[in-house]
Amino acid sequence: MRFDVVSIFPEYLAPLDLSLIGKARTEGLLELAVHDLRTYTQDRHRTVDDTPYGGGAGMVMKPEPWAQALGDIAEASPLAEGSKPTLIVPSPAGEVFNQKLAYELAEEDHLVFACGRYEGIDERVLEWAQDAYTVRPVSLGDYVLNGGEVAVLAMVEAIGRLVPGVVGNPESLIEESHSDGLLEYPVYTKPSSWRGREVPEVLLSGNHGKIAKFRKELQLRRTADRRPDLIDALDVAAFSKTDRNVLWELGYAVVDGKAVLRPES
Ligand code: 6GU
Repeated sequence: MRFDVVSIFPEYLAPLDLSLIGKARTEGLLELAVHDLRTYTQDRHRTVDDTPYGGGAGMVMKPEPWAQALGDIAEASPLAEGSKPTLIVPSPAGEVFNQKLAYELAEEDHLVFACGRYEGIDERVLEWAQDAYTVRPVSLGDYVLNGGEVAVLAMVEAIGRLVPGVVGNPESLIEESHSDGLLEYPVYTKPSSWRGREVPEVLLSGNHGKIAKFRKELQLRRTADRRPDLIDALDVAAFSKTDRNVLWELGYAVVDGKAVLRPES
């Protein structure tokens, strides 16, 4: 998997040299290059922004440096002729990034990230780029960052760790938050008694069937409490009787394979 990141603050991406992603790069599992947008400018001041047509606050990123950078990167793409790299444009106006999208993007062989600053990139760049790229504006969620760099750190880590071999124990990818549409169950380690607080007894029992049932119940309770929107999205048709009973206790009925709040609850 190859990543290219274009930014006016390439130093912002330095954390990608560290930890799991840094190690995967050293091992050749991931290739990652960071490009300074200013090296693609032509003027003495290396200008990357200008005032918005139509007025309004802030500045807009000029199209030509972006075309130069994205043109070069597409030209150097390792992909076979006829297949396009994906261009991810971090933006609070994009589709929301989630684990499903991370899995989808982890299947790609070449991802390019265009980090905008200011009020964003001239819209014509996104149209123009469609000749050479599959263009996807992507948001981390409903809040505003100053630029795409922090979002790219998050996305590269979320996607990169799904590439086979990057995470040492692939089992840890199976039992984590969002992998089954639910939040992860709480975890505990030694000592079993700590400052007057006990680890739930079933976890010490060695009864793996009971433990699995206990954990699934906590996943459902925690998800209903913190993220009811995830309960709404569940495909409950395949749920066991036990899980349906937990949902019922939490105030949900199962209607047409969906969990719906019972009116009387
Ligand atoms: Cl991807 N970019 C920016 N600038 N702000 C955001 C975001 C992305 N996601 C949430 N807020």
